[in-house]
Amino acid sequence: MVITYISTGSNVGDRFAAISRAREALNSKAGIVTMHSSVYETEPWGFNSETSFLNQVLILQTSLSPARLMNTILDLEKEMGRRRSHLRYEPRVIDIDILLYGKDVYNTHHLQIPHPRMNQRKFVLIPLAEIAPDLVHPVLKLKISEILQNVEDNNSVSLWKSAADISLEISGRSKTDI
Ligand code: PH2
Ligand code: MG
Ligand code: MG
Repeated sequence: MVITYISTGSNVGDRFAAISRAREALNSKAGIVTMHSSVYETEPWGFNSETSFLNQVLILQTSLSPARLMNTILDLEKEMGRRRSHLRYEPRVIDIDILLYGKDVYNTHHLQIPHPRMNQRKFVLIPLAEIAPDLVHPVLKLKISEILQNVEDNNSVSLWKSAADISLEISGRSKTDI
């Protein structure tokens, strides 16, 4: 099993339902989600859009290879209604990105790990630092908390729902399922 860090985001439709469904689907199709951050409402980074995002970071323990994990994620995004166009950034019902895969570094045409822009984005660093502040970035050799302290990103990121409240919702639901 490898410990991976995954970022989820949505800025179209029921944003919380989308990132919640992504979390559940990763937990059933890709491994075990062992931790989740709070959910943050975040200003679009790198493009203009009327609607802000909800973003969350997950710890996923997986036995899938990076390529298989990526394919599972792409299938899931498609299943959830993601349509890709020629635009680099655009509103999306769901986006699931692999931030880190253990300490591994991959640079293929299709897949770059660590995510090449994670260190520039508060919408990734703030939820990631919440669950793994002392984690060391395998290329930059800095802790996530240190990268966050130095990031130049003026887009707003504010707490939308706490990790504890989300845990309560998850356990409340599984009780009524029994
Ligand atoms: N994803 C992007 C580009 N910009 N901005 C925010 N706030 N949240 C995102 O998830 C996001 C973004 C590319 O995937
Ligand atoms: Mg992305
Ligand atoms: Mg993506």
